[in-house]
Amino acid sequence: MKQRLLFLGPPGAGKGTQAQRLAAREGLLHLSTGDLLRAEVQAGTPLGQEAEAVMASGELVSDALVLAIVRSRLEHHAGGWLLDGFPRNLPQAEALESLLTSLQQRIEQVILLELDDSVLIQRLLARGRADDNSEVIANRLHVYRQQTAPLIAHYESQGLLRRLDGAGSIEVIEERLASLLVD
Ligand code: B4P
Repeated sequence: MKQRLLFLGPPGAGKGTQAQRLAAREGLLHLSTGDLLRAEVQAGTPLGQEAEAVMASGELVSDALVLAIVRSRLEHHAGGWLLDGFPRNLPQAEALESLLTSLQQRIEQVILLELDDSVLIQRLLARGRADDNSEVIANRLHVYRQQTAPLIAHYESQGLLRRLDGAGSIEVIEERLASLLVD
């Protein structure tokens, strides 16, 4: 199986859920920039204080900040990894590519989780995290379309992108993902 993976998709598509399961099963490092940022907020670090209001509005935290977090985790990790929620825009994707070149590593596959907006919104409202209310969800979807969706063409042109239908139960999607990764 591929050992260096990236999960892409709109908020609520199941990236975090599937990434966690796959990483545990395959012994990969699961790097969720959302989780790492929330941990910084929780701990009240200067980085967390900077990120908190940005996350609450559904906008993206600064590239420099997110990149510093990812670099510090990948620099000392020689094994496989699964990046979940990063990169979120083209500058982050380019910064990741230079970081990986310097580490003599490369992305082996990008999984795009696809799901209708109506289902995404239902899932997020049901979860009810601080940034899971109608207004902020609408902004997160807007930010996804404007800034993150261009990454689909970026990775498609590199022949790295595989599409995964995100509709159905967690177990059904997990099976779909497993069969996609053995191809
Ligand atoms: P993230 O934490 O990445 O959150 P997300 O995009 O909303 O996806 P998430 O992983 O939580 O959703 P999932 O589909 O797993 O980002 C939050 C914020 O952090 C961003 O808005 C931004 O401010 C900041 N941020 C993060 N990364 C950044 C970066 N690189 N650059 C700048 N800013 C960054 O799960 C959603 C819900 O659906 C869950 O409750 C789950 O249990 C449920 N679910 C999943 N699969 C399901 C299924 N099959 N059926 C039913 N429910 C399901």
